[in-house]
Amino acid sequence: MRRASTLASSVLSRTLATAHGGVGVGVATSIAVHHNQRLLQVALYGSSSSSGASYTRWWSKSPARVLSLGVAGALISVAAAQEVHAKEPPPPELVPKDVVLYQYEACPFCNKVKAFLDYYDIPYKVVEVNPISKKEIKWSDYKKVPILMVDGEQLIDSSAIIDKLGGKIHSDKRADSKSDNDEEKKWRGWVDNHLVHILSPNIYRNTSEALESFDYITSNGNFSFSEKITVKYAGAAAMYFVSKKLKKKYNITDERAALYEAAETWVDGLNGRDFLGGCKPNLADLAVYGVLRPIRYLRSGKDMVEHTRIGDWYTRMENAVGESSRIKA
Ligand SMILES: N[C@@H](CCC(=O)N[C@@H](CS)C(=O)NCC(=O)O)C(=O)O
Repeated sequence: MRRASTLASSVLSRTLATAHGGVGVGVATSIAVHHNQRLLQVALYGSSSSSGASYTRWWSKSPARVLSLGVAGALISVAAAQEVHAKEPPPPELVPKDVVLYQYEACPFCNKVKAFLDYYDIPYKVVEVNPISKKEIKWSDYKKVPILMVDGEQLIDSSAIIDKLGGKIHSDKRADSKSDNDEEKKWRGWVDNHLVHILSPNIYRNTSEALESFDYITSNGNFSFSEKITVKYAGAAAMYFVSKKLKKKYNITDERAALYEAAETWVDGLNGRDFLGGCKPNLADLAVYGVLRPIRYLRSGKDMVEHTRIGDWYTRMENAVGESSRIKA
């Protein structure tokens, strides 16, 4: 009992302390994607990139069958093939050999890095950090996640990590027009300076949403059994109050309206394109997708998809990013 109350007060004080640091981090901003729901969603909406790959194989291996479908069928097949947006693996010599991500499963910044690694099909191992003890990153002077170890080099800060890896594997970027690069940069800044700040007030908006969020966090994070129970209730209660403070800090009056407005702003920014990057995602698409991924199947994410036009783009991103390239331990 004493241990539980000590834990509760430690969770509470850490949660309140870290919330001042920005988006309400640690136990705080940890938010979630539910894998079963994701699988169900992929099943409902059709192809993931792996099903896209099998579609291509079927096409190339059975030309006679394709012909037999007739002109109309072939046209439909071509249109469907164009709908499939595949990953962009870099040439093998540019793929780092050993990549380890220190993360909280539900942290938006960590999910941003994961969206990048998954889309570029870079294999990585994951070390889930305990947000209370942080013993897994004791060796580092940097006390936040994500931390990405790339062939022995420590990289910190999600956007800096993506810049560094992106610069290495995407050298053709220099060939893109300056206005494309400026647009991508502007939206990546919008994600870090605006979008992430709207998330916490939404997922901890009321007691039931705060509990839903912490249920995911504690089910997927690295917690001991007793931490799981305490963190779920103490964390949810603390974040409910912290999210009110965050609303004030970031001048948000109606958090849902702010989320919907952000989703609409993003869709307007797409300006009719499949992705901000045109026919394939760029780093801004990956950043928006990455930070939204943890909330997509929580109440707030479902509401966002129901009440805005972001759903089609989100589904295209799910298909493009496809399966995770995470190496299972
Ligand atoms: N600017 C950093 C922010 C990273 C950040 O705030 N991470 C949170 C987790 S979502 C964290 O580690 N907070 C410190 C803590 O848990 O004590 C980035 O983009 O990587």
